[in-house]
Amino acid sequence: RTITVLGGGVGNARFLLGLREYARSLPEPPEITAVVNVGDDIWLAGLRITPDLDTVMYALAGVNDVARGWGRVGDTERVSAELKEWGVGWPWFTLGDLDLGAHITRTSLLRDGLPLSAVVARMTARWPLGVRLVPSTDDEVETYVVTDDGELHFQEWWTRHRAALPARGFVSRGVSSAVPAPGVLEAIESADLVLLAPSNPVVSLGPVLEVPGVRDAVRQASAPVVGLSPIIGGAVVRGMADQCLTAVGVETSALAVGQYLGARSAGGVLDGWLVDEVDAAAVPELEASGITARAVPLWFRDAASSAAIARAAVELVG
Ligand code: GDP
Ligand code: FO1
Ligand code: CA
Repeated sequence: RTITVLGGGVGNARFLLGLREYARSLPEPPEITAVVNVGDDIWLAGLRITPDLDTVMYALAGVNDVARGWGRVGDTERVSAELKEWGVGWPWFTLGDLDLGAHITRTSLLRDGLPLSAVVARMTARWPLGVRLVPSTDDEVETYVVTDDGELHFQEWWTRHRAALPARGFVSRGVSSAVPAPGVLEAIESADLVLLAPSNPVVSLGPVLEVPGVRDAVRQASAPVVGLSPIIGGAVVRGMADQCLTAVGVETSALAVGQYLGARSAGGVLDGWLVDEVDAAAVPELEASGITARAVPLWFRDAASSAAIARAAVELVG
C-alpha cells in the first residue's frame, strides 16, 4: 500500500509524524510520499531557502525546533549577526548557523545543476525519515501577496509584517509554466490513499494544487482523497492562516475550509474531511455537500494522539 500526502510546513510535519507512527504499527507498513509546498521558497543572501521542505525534513529527523516551529533545535545565530552587519539578507529573517549548513548544501547542489527534487532526495538521505519527500515542482514558483501598496514576497509579508498587512490575494509567480516534479503525478495517481495534511489551505495546499496537472491528478485519482481540518473551533491552532483565509473570502471554520476545498463529486478535491470534536455540528452540512465527514480529536499533542488522528484519516473513507 502507498499513501501520498500533500501539505506545507508545520501542520504537515506534525501530521506526518503521526502517520509514520501509525504506519509503523501496521503489519505491512505503507510507503508514504509527501508532496511539499515550495511557494514559501526564496533566494536570500545568495542562498536558496526552502522553509516547508526543511520544516518537514527536520521534524521527521527529530532535529527541529518544536517550540519555534522552524529551523534546528539548539541552533545559534552567529553567522546571522554577521550578515546583519554586512547588510546582506533580511534583518528580520534569521538564518541559524546549523540551518545555514542546509541552505549552503542545497544551493551548492542546485548550482551543480541538480533539480530541487534531486537535491531533496540527496539531503533527506542523511536521516532515515520513513517518508519520501518530494517538492511539488522543481521550478521556482514563489507566492506573492497582493496588497493595496503592491505585491510582496510571501516570506516578507509573513515574517516581517506577521501577516498583518491586509492581503487582497495571493499569486504564484511562474506557476503557469511550472511542471510537477518527477514522481509527483505518479505518487498521486498510483496511491491507495491521498491525504491533504492539516496545512494552510491558501498558501500551503493552494500552491501545491496550483502546479499545472496536480489538481487534476487529485481530482482524477483512483484512490479516496481525505483532508484534515487545520481549523479547530473557529481558530487556527497556530500561525496566521486566518489572515490568508480572510484574504480569499473564506471564513475561519472547519466547515468553510472543507467547502472551500470542495467535494470531488462537485468539482473539488475531497471525498472525506476530518474535523475536530468541537466542530461536530459541521458534519451533517459537510455530508450534505457530498463530503464524508467525521469529528475526532484533531490536536497533535503527542505520538499517541497524532497516530490516532492519522488512523482516523486513513479509515475515514473505506
Ligand atoms: P506552515 O507551512 O508552517 O504554515 O504549515 P502548514 O501549512 O503545513 O500548516 C499550518 C497549519 O497547521 C496551521 O494553520 C494550523 O492551523 C495547523 N496545525 C498546527 N498544529 C495543528 C494541530 O495540532 N492540529 C490541527 N488540526 N492543525 C494544526
Ligand atoms: N519565521 C519567522 O517568523 N522568522 C524568521 O526569522 C524565520 C526564519 C526562517 C529561516 C528558515 C526557515 O526555513 C524558516 C524560517 N522561518 C522564520 C519560518 C517561515 O518564515 C514561515 O513560518 C513559513 O514559511 C510559513 O510556512
Ligand atoms: Ca508554509
